[in-house]
Amino acid sequence: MPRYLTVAAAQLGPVLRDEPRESVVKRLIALLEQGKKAGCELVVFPEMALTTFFPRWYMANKAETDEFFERAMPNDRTQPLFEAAARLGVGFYLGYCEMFEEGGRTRRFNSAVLVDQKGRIIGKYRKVHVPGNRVYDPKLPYQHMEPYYFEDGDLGFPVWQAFGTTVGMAICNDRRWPETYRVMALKGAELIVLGFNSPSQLPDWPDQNVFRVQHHLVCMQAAAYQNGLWIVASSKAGREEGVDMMGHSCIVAPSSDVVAVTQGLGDELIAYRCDLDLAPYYKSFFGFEQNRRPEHYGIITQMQRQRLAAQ
Ligand code: ING
Repeated sequence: MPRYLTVAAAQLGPVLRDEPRESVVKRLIALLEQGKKAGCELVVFPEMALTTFFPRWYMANKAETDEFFERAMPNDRTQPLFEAAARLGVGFYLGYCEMFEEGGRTRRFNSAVLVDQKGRIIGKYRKVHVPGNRVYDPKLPYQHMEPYYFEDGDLGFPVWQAFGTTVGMAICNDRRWPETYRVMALKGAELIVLGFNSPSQLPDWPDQNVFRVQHHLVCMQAAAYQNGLWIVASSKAGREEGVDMMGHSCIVAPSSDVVAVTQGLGDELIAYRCDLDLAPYYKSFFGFEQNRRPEHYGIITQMQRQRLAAQ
């Protein structure tokens, strides 16, 4: 019996610093309704979908960023989105900034939740690869200070049985790391959903800027093929607080084909009816169980990152 899942990337245009959560949630619900009309069972929203991408700024007093964090999920401001999911029978992935108190200290993560078609949270993921600078660099026209604001994700790369398949989550920079996909594929994932906020220009890597779209796509196309995965990537795009953010939200097949891609830089939904059986088909081409040679791969898990002194 063939297995199909109709899924969408729901791209958001800019979210400005002073846009109220209620207004953003209305935009998300409008996209969820578009997804319903397109026959979707699952809609993927961007990373940090509820707020502007504040790590582009340096704030000496981190408490100034508290306004961008959610202390619970759902909460009063996001509950309408969860209710809409149940009303429409459409699940979603939502990237957001997670904050909570634990053991007398404040924890801050760049997180995402996977929500089912009844509006219930299936799972949570915390961004493992947190890129950018811990220290303010006044020479740059804008910052990328995620490591200053967020801890490294501490939940690993879990996968969940949901939507008739096995689903894993990732966030933005995670999509550039082959380990992200391999770990989840070895756990049986057939679908990876991820949100991203990627500046069109990286001020501290200017030579790469002409390759931004190519680098964005090639990571996911290679991973989809090498791991037998459907990948859905959804952007926060457009000129957001003076910084141009990439669009190119897309859906990538296990063949590595980009089967759908957004054309604009605003709120835009792209949907695709995925043949889930392409995932096991491409996995069988590689034959992970019989053909991988982990006895030669040890260095991948042995080299430890030099732990930078906590700022
Ligand atoms: N990182 C962005 C990404 O596209 C980036 C941009 C890359 C920032 C490398 C710093 C270093 O991966 C996010 N938002 O994770």
